[in-house]
Amino acid sequence: MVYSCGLATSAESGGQQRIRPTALTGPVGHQKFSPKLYLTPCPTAKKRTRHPQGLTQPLPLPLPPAFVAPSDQPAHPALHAMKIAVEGCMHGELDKVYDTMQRLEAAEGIKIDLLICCGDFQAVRNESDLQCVNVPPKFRTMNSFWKYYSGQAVAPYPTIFIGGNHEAANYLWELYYGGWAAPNIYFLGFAGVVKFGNIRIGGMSGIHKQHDYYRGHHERPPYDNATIRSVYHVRHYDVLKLMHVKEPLDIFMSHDWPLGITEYGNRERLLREKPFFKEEVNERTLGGESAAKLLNKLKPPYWFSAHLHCRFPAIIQHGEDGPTTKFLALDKCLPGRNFLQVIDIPSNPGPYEIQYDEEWLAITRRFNSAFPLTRMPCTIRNEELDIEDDRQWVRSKLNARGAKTFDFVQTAPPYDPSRPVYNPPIAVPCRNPQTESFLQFLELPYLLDSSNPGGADINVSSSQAAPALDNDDIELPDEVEDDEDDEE
Ligand SMILES: [Mn+2]
Repeated sequence: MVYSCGLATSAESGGQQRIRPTALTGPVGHQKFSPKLYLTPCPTAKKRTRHPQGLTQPLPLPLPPAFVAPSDQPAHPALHAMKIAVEGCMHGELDKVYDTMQRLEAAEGIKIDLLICCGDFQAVRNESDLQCVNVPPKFRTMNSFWKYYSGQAVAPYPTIFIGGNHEAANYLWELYYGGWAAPNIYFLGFAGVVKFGNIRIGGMSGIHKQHDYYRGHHERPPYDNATIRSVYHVRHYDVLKLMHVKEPLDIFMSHDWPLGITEYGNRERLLREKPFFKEEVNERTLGGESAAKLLNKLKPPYWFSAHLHCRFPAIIQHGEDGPTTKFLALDKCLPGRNFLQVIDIPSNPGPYEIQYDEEWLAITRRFNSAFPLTRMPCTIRNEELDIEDDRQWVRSKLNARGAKTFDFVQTAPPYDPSRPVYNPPIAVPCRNPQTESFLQFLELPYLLDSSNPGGADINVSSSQAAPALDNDDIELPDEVEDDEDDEE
């Protein structure tokens, strides 16, 4: 399939290519998606000039000229379009992001169907959770997730998020396989794929650090200074599960950018905005290796990331006649920053619901016995596993029960602003009933509080030599920068 990114040239913009809300161009060859993009400044943004409607201000989108379609392309035939808002890092600012979306809807006369967030969500329920977030103590603030967790507020849009490097790690671990973090707010899991209507969304939580890549998920609350940082490092096991996804994904999310992605967009512009990326960009070390591997394998039409707190679009052509991925990194929610973008994806008409994905459940079932849960480096051979039997099994289970996700359950007391706790109890492992129901459904054992060295009935070898530790074993500066950046 050949995808082409449609981009209309605005006559008023002096020949400069700009995306307009109406910049919908049609297919070149077979095209499933017609991108329609909105750019939104934060509602509190002061600096940016606004057009009469108030909210959307087109910005230049630097794309390689080869991917700019002629502006006289016929519009895609009228299909129902699902509108998905994509957000960079949330940092617990749910109130602000939802408010921006509602203002955008009013200004544009549109209805947004879904919010997806690329990590640093900070699903902090109470003071104990806050102790599990890797941020300097002075930046440990409750923000607004707890309102949605407690029921004081209700998420006005279905929301799907992945984890980043600033998370209530204890809470996300309860929901390792994915689940409702709050009503209408779904965590995709450490790795996961779900369906929303007929749109298939995949994602991977965390950031890549080579020195932890082959370890098991050994971190359990309460965390020490080491595990509070390593808990969000991407593991080979989860990447391998995602590498087994064969059916096309529509959207994929990773918190860190795929390594080398800067070569597919406007590097100069990026470096003008973030000059301190120069060395990493030139040495091709900016971004995560796991995300790059997955991008090469999964080749989704859309890939979204966050983490580096700036907007960066890119287009990746996979081989000469291969499909194209439109990549977009977004900022965090601050005034005047590009933290939100709305895309249109032709789809079945709603109402939509987040549902389990058959292929992903089969992969989960196939891999669960090999779930590495110790610090021991564990190499699972890269060879492809046949999941067809699991697929059949899952299909019959889904046919019998339906693909509806298990319901949200509160597992910790929500923060109470009228009675703040100054010495919160230390977070301890908790079995989330959603995870228990999910595992019972798949007839799998609960392993999240155990130390499974790796099962024997799958191609696992924990006796293989671990990759030697290298310079990467020293914490790299990007986390420090990221922490510093959070001071804003
Ligand atoms: Mn981050």
